[in-house]
Amino acid sequence: MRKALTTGTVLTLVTGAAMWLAATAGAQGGGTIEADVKYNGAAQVEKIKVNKDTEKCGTEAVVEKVVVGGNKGLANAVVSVPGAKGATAAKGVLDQHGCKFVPHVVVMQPGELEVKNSDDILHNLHTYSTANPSINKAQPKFKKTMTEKLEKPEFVKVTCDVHSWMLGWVAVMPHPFFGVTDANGVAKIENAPAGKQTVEVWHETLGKVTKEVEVKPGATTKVTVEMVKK
Ligand SMILES: [Cu+2]
Repeated sequence: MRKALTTGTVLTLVTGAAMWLAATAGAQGGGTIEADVKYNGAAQVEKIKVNKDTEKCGTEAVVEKVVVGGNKGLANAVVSVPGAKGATAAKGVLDQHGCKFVPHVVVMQPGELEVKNSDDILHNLHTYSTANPSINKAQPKFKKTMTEKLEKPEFVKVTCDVHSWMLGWVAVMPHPFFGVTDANGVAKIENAPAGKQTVEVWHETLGKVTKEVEVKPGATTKVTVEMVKK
């Protein structure tokens, strides 16, 4: 019994040390990927008249399906390195503010999603997923935060049954190498593993595109990815 315990402890220590070494090596040997995501098509931003909860929601809702910024940069695209391994405790935080999901796209690792209600009105979180159980839960105004679980990697659509225009996405990633493009279509992934990597770009309306890159240790590798209309 005593021997078994000792062996187990040693194994745990060795595994722990190996993981620590791997993490340190990754931190030192990694590079930055700077993705420039472009879209040549037209923006799709719908404006909807609102006549409910207008004191919080305003009188016009803007549904951002395809947001194109300066220099044809595509916003709200998730850039990731699907083949890379690693884990952090990055939990997702999604706010409901002004009857909008903020941010429009949340990226997290499998685990907890913190859902906030900053509006002082009733919202209803409704997710559409296949790998994870779907969530359909009222969040009354007094409930400022709910903690939900998304354990499986997947792109999850989020809506609110009280405010039909509310639309957001949660990307659950099995590794920590991800970013979301800003208003200019740019996303950065720090500390990506060096070597040949496949970069994947996902957009809620335009789908997925992949591109090969060579990540150099301690340097920034730029990659331009063009999304096409489906
Ligand atoms: Cu709502």
